[in-house]
Amino acid sequence: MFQKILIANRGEIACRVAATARRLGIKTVAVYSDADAGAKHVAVCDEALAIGPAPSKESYLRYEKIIQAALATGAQAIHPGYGFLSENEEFADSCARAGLVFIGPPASAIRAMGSKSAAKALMESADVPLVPGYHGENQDADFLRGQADAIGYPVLLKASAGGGGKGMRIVERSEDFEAALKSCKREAINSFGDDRVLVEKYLIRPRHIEIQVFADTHGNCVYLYERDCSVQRRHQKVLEEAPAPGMSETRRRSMGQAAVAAARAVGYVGAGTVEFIANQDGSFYFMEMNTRLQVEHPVTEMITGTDLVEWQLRVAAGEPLPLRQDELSIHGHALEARIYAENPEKGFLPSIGTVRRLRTPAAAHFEPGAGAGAADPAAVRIDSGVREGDAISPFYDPMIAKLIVWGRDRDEALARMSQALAEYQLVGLATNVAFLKRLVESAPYSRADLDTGLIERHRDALFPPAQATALPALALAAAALLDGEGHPGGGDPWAGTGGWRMNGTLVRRLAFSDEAGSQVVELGYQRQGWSLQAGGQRASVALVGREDTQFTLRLDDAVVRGNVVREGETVHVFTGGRHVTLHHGDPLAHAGELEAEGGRLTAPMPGKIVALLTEKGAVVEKGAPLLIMEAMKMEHTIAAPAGGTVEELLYAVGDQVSEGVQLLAFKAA
Ligand code: MV4
Repeated sequence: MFQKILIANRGEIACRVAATARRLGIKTVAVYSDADAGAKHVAVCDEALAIGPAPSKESYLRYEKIIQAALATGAQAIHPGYGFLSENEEFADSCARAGLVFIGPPASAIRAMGSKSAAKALMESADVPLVPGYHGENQDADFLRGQADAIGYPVLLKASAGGGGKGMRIVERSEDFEAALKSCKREAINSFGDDRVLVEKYLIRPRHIEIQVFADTHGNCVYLYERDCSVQRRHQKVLEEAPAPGMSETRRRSMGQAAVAAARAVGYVGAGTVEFIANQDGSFYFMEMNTRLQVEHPVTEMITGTDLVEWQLRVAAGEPLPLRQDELSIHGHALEARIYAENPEKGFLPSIGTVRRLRTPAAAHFEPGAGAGAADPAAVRIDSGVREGDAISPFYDPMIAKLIVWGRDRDEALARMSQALAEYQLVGLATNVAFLKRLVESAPYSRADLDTGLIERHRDALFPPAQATALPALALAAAALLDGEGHPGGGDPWAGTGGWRMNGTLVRRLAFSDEAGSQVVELGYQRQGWSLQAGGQRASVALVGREDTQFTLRLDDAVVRGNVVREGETVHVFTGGRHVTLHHGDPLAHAGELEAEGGRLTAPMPGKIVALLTEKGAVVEKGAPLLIMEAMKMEHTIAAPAGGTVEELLYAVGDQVSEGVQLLAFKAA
């Protein structure tokens, strides 16, 4: 086994790899960019070396620097994590040339799976099921249309060099084929510099089911069952689970064996994932193979009682796989939710900033769980590279944490996930925690009615209109504001005198605004506390206790508990599993401010202009898309804040813009 490894990554996966290395007594070397000098992954490794400026192209992707760092520190092997250099065959080759072990598959296997159409041809010869279609070299338009006619509509055109959903066209009828082919080829040449396409039968409401495989250098190859990753948003996974709901033992075995056949066909070694697209009837077809450890590997670890990073290290060190196929089994059910710094209400726009407060549900540090028949694994696991006080920068993926739960069955896991999300407290940036909670509690997800269109189809239920803040949260916010005032003499603030009198009674009036509008809370001093009035409701309220940010109130006969965190004029209330954000102050002054902000056409974050959808002098309606920016790997449409005229376009396609700059001159009508 290695004595020292270098981890060529950052964030949660670097921390995850370091945790296993530490458990096995292996020393770790971190590498970091200028933006990450104070990052958690640097803190959890034994040594760390700087490798360049913040942009990944100048740091985490600079493999000669990383190899130098490994040689300089005496590391024997490099773990690439996922993303960055994990599926870069040149990097794998360079490691070998430098006498370092690349903890991953052979470069030849990365190459074989890199091209979609070549991989499909290889899989066909290995008897791995493929979606009915044509993936050959003949690109003649009439020939391809003939293929589509033979397959039967609808068909899907895909760029051979594509991935992640780019360059795909659904064709419903033979008459539409030619136009769709042209448009698909145009996008393919622009995006990938290669206009070859393949034609496939288009599957309706498919599921994304992937198989974890593992191979060693002694000819052993096993599958560690499936993960269902159907719940995605624009080809980004949101929720993952293992095992896949509704999977029969027979189908599980045939998918597992197909995945092992796929791995064997490319001489695979190490951790890999074979992705299948599955019909609702259970038939499944090979999509692609990911030649790395995946983000969602923890759900597999939870149900199999394995530590897949330990397996990677053992295999890379030349040891045989720790378990044979007949020694593996499934124990319980695991779910993973990806917690992101993003704003679901604003089209999932990534949110940049500092995590001012972070409270997580009680979770075990990562320990590989025990297998079937032994003790249950931890109920909640959190893999994260972000701590309170850390910044989410525009340079890297905005994932804050992976929340992984285990239950004896899916329902138990679901209940735990819902509870764990309710206990998350994050302040400082927008997050998807509330969205995830609505998603896991939604009817289709609860009954495992899964397919890749779930989020889109249930958009209305997943994005309910903003509701006025309920009385308990208002009472907590009011309590915290009054309690925080500090009263001369240090007595009970609730008995304080900082108010005014109306008809002889002491009255305090607090103005709040939330997404639904503004609310005024009136507190009237009573002998035994206060009477609270807001939104036409009235209740008596008394402070029962306070511990740091946690307040306990009596609201009429009920006990209400919650955490209140102030961030300037913003008051965050965490109660009843919800996070309510209130602005405190003059509601009218605030409304003016928000309007002014919406009227400026500025870059919400640093990024690149990818499309201009308007021109100088154009008269547009409110909401008309004006330009598209790409930032943090996502596209953001900038829309007209009101009806008006585009007076000047200030940037061209391809321009890099920094946060806050004005993008165009616009005059509201
Ligand atoms: C498909 C498909 C339906 N029919 N192929 C999207 C990304 C790429 N890896 C494959 N994708 C799809 N291929 C056929 N023949 C539907 C999708 C698809 C999808 C697949 C997996 C996970 C999420 C998806 C979301 C939309 C579409």
